Amino acid sequence: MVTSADRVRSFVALPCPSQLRASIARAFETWKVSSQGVRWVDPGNSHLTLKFLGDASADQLDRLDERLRTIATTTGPVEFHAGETGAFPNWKRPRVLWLGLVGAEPIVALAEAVEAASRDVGFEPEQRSFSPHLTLARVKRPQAARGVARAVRGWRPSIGAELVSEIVLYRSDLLSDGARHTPLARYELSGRIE
Ligand code: 2AM
Repeated sequence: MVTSADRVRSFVALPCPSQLRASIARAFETWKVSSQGVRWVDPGNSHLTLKFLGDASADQLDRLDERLRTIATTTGPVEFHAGETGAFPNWKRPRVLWLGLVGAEPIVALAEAVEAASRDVGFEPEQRSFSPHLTLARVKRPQAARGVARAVRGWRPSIGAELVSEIVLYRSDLLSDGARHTPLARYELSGRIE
């Protein structure tokens, strides 16, 4: 999967389903007219992070690969139903603008399984509690971003639930114009839908 001896910045995520991706892309077109002080996430790259792994060795990723296969064969496709927008740490001084989910319990359970598997193969445990979200934008200049934050707050995509039927192990490269995410492996969620 990763053959060099280098360590690879990586994470495990659910890719954003297609209708929601399109809805986010349309909203961006409106928001981008007045966007200042933020960096939008490329909708083509949009994902829900289940576990951020950090710098990983090829050996660690191989061991995790085996565990992710097991999780995927015992987990069914998960429902992705967009909810409201939010801000980390808060709307007053937002650093990250995101979209939350409705009825995310199966995704929370999946994230817990991925977290446990990652810990078992030697990755650092996550200190923060899991908060399922799709990052829409990262705020670079909070003062300048006030107008954007007002537009994003209260937006809700007008589409129903969609199923996501794979988890993806991504490599993440930090480039001068933002992060580039490249799938290293895909795992089909082929278990039964609960
Ligand atoms: P996000 O899910 O809120 O967008 C790759 O960097 C992905 O892993 C990003 O999507 C990012 O945030 C997520 N991530 C989670 N914890 C991270 C951390 N400590 N450092 C960098 N990225 C992290």
